[in-house]
Amino acid sequence: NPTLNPNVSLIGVPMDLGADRRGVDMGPSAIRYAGIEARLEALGYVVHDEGDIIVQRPKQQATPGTHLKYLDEIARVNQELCEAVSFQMGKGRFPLVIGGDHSIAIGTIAGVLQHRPNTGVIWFDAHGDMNTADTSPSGNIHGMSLAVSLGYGHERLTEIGGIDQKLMPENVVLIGARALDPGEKRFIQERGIKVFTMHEIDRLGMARVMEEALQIVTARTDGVHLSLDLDGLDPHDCPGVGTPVIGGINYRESHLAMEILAEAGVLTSAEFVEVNPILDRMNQTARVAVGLMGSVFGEKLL
Ligand code: HAR
Ligand code: MN
Ligand code: MN
Ligand code: MN
Repeated sequence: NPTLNPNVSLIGVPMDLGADRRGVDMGPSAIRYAGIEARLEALGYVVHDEGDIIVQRPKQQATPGTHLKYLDEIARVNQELCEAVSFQMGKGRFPLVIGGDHSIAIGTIAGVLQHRPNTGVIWFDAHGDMNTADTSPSGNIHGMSLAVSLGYGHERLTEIGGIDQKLMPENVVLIGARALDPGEKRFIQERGIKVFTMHEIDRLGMARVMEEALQIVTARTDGVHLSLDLDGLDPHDCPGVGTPVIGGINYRESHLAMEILAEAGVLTSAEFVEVNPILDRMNQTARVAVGLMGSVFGEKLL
């Protein structure tokens, strides 16, 4: 029996512009081939595949006057994604967004906030994704999406869903961080954002980390969103990601995290991002992603 909202709207976003065109645009296909729909239907969910949001391929990577690559198209796609997520939630459905690079969290979260303005977020990632154009070493917008969702960054991005409709820093938790840029460390410290780096995961264990994370994201909120970047896992288990970082969350720890999240029964939306089939082995990373979706939607080992 479904432990979460039984009506799931699957939305694909074949975006790789936020990662500087590295092949994550094939992620939604890879995840569909790995059997997401059958996996959730076996658990009793009704999956409505809403198809993909169309992403154009601009000739120009530079956006004049900014340090933000492909800003125009990324802003346009995220606006459309915001509307799609909001529309599906308006129908009472659980939005499950599959990427695509992590810049799509901007649109997903903006759409979620239209219906649940005090949403809490669990952000699984090797990275912080809290750069702005000023601190970004790359100009890649997938390294900026959490900052934007908190209200910081280029106006073309923060205005999506409304500048006054943003996440509160005390309702956000990062899990798995191990590659934070200097500007991101300052951003985290200045705003008091709770981060469970790999150090805390090693020390406390994933079960305790998840229990503490759940307390934070449920205390003052009206919903919980999971934003899971597959590069949060160790590259040994997930080789098919654009920016792998060694020393990550292992396969079982990641499932345990999803299982604890499922038991809590609090999840109201989710996205799985950064699957890169070009760098993968036999679609392994997409298959791991679908397994994690199974666990977070309530699949049991026994
Ligand atoms: N922090 C680096 C930057 O801003 C790398 C960010 C990247 N990669 C991701 N996001 N996959 O989680 O460019
Ligand atoms: Mn990310
Ligand atoms: Mn990442
Ligand atoms: Mn599983």
